[in-house]
Amino acid sequence: MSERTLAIIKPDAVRKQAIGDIISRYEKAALKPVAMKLLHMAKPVAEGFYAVHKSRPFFDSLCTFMSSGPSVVLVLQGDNAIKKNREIMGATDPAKAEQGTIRAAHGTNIEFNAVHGSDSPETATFEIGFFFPGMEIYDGR
Ligand code: IDP
Ligand code: MG
Repeated sequence: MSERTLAIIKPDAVRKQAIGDIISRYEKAALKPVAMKLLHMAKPVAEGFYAVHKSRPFFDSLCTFMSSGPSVVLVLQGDNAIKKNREIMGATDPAKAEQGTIRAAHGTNIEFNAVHGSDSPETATFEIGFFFPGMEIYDGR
C-alpha cells in the first residue's frame, strides 16, 4: 500500500555534506520525495515537533541539536514507506544500526543520528502536517 512518511536529514548530516547520499538512498529504496525543503528550525519549532518526547531527559538537548543548523525536511511516498524508511535508517543508536543503513553510515551517537523517520501512520500524519500544507505536496502519480 502506498503511503507517506516524514523524513528529516538532521543538522549533523547536513553539516557533514551527506544530503545527496541520503536522498540517493531514499530513491534507491523506492521512497520518492513528494515534498522537500531546507530550513533552520527555531528551538520552539523543534520543541513542537518533538512534543511527544517532552518528558524525556534528553528533550532539551535534542531540541538544541535540532535547532543548531539547517535540516532538510521531506515527505517520502512509496509502498510501506513508514516501515521501509525505518529499515533503511537503522537503529536509533548508530552503534547498534545494521551495516548499510543511513545511521550506520552517517550517525555519530544516539543523539546525533543523522535522520528522523515517522514511526506510525498517526505520527506520519501529524509530522507531515507540521511542516507541509497539502498544497506543497506533489500528488501526480
Ligand atoms: P527515533 O528517531 O529512532 O524514532 P526516538 O526514540 O523517537 O528515536 O528519539 C527521538 C530522537 O531523540 C532520536 O532520533 C535521537 O536524536 C534523540 N534521542 C533518543 N534517545 C536518546 C538518548 O538516550 N539520548 C540522547 N538523545 C536521544
Ligand atoms: Mg521517533
